[in-house]
Amino acid sequence: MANNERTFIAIKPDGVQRGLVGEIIKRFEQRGFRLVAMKMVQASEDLVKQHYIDLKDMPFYGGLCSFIGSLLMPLNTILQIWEGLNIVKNGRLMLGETNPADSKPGSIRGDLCITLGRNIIHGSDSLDSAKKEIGLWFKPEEMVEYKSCQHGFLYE
Ligand code: DAT
Ligand code: MG
Repeated sequence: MANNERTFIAIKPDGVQRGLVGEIIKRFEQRGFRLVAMKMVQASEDLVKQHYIDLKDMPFYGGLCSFIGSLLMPLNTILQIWEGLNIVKNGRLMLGETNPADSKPGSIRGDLCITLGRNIIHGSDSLDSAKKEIGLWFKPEEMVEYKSCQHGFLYE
């Protein structure tokens, strides 16, 4: 099994405004995942629309894209790439369910937010979407190469 699997995590404007950036990063760090890249952006609506293109026919698509795409007011999103064993699946488990109301305590959404439209975080839902989303939001030179000194104590 590959422990260099990567996923795309975004702390949405509601998570940033609510001061939850540190708490969310802490959970991925403490689990043992490796931070590969991170930046703060005012996401353009075009990119957000592309990111959520699979949802384009849903009634909430416009509202979702205009909130994250900073149309209502200038808002920031924190974009990250995390790496580790089964991180796509494990990342989704750490996030909880799409609707915070259905998310178990202990998960990010189950602990830190209340409503569907303000669920504070995005995480890729498959290896395929992780690859697409990383390519959409990051340039290759933004991924810094380094070896984590924890590696041998996380993996046999
Ligand atoms: P997830 O973010 O868990 O991958 P998704 O990809 O189905 O969920 O939807 C993307 C985001 O859209 C989700 O995080 C919050 C918003 N959303 C989803 N379903 C919604 C709904 N029924 N009403 C309002 N917003 C919704
Ligand atoms: Mg999704």
